Amino acid sequence: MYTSRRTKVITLSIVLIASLMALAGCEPANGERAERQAALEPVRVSISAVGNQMLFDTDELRIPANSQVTLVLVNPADSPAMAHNWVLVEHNRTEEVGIAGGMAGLEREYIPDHHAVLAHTALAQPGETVEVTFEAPPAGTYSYVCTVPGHYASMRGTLIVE
Ligand SMILES: [Cu+2]
Repeated sequence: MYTSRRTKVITLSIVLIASLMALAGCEPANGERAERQAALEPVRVSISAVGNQMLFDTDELRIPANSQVTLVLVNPADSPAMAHNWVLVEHNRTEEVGIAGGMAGLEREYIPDHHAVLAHTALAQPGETVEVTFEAPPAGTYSYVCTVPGHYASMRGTLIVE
């Protein structure tokens, strides 16, 4: 008898907690997020590595604020050693993120667990194209870099959100 009653109380508590969570705004928060994302302008930008070199074909990208950016990275290399990625970082943090990326290793696709990393693609093997979609950060100046070991010194550029 006691056990049965206790079970009922626990069940009621779970229902109550679920109701409170709904009231606390878990669902409206998701709704707001979806609404905000729907309001973002979709923008597609493309960048390519240059042949078998440790170079991007542009050292500056511009994107509008309040946009949902899809960054496409083309790797036209045919040398098996020339994998690349594209990592968006806080301005002028390319060197420390590049070094940390090298230490993160291939199993993590050279993406370090670093607070200055804002977005990144997967690793593009030679001949591959990869892309990443992210919400544009606030207007300002940012940097991008390839974090494959040794590449950060020459594969970098500036991303301007305007
Ligand atoms: Cu690279």
